[in-house]
Amino acid sequence: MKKIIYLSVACAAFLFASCNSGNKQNNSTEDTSGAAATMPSNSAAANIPGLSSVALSDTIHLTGNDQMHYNQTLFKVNAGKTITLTFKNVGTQASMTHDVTVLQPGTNVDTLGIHVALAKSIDNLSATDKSQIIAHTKMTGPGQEDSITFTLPNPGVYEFMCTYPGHYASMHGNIVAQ
Ligand SMILES: [Cu+2]
Repeated sequence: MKKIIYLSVACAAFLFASCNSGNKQNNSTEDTSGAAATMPSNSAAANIPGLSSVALSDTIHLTGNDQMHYNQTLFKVNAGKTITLTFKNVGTQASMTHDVTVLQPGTNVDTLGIHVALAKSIDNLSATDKSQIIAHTKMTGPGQEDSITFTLPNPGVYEFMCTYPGHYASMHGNIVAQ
């Protein structure tokens, strides 16, 4: 009789232990994903190749061409300072218009690109999509240029893209504020 009691106690203890360890595993998994989701966006800058060789400047000069490319795709600026961005469309094809749209950190460029293609223009985007846009130049035709000023309040990686429908796939880059 005693043996049976010992066995059932041992069994209960085993069940409790295995159940407990199961909970611990679940908790640690949640902790890891939570930490990844709340990772500060400025740590993303560490993963950008070539950043150390980019000069720090609060003045950005960009051009875009008929091949749907920007001349430069990585810039380094001071967080909290006024940034001046000048963009020139150096193409010659009348149908090839471009802009530069600067986005909040963490914006999904693919999603916004698709929404812009459907909406035809950033003016027609939803309020949610518009809230992801910090600043943008006007849509420029061949030979035209536009200049804008804006501030990137916090250190982090701010993506920029051309919002002409379909262009974002080859026309996007990063502004790293530090
Ligand atoms: Cu474009």
